[in-house]
Amino acid sequence: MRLLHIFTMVLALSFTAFSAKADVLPVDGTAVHFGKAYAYQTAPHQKNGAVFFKVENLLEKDVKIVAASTDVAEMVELHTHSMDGGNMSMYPVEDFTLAAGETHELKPTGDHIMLMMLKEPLKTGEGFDLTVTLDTGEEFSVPVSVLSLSE
Ligand SMILES: [Cu+2]
Repeated sequence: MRLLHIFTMVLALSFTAFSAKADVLPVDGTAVHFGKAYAYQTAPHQKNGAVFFKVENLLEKDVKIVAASTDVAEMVELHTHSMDGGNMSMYPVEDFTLAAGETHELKPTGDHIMLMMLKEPLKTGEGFDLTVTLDTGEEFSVPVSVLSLSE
C-alpha cells in the first residue's frame, strides 16, 4: 500500500503596506505639501518680487490656491505668464488650480506669487514667511528663501 504524502506548503505572504503618497504626507495630515519656496534678491529701486515653489496636492480632488500674503510686501497677487505675439507678459489670475494627486510648479516663466510694493529689498540669504490660502479655507505658512540672481 502506497502512502500518500501530502505536502502542505504554507505561504507566508508579507504585505508591505505603504503607498508612494504616504511617503510625502505631512505628519499634520494637511492636504497639500509644499516644496522649498524661493524668491530672487531685488535691487534697491525694485518694487516687485516673486515667489516660486512646487506644491503637491495629496487629495483625490482638485483644490485651488486663492490668496497669499506676507509682511514683506504691501500687496500680493497670483500671477501667470502668457506669450502675446512673441512677448512674454504677465497678468493676475483668480486662483491656481492644484489638480488631484498632481504637483504644480510655480516658476519664473509660469505661475508665480507676485510681491508688489516691497517694504524693503529682498536680500540674498534672508528669508520670510508667505501665507498661502486654499479654497478649502486652509492656510499654510510657507518659509521662503531669498536667492541670488545666479542661483
Ligand atoms: Cu507677476
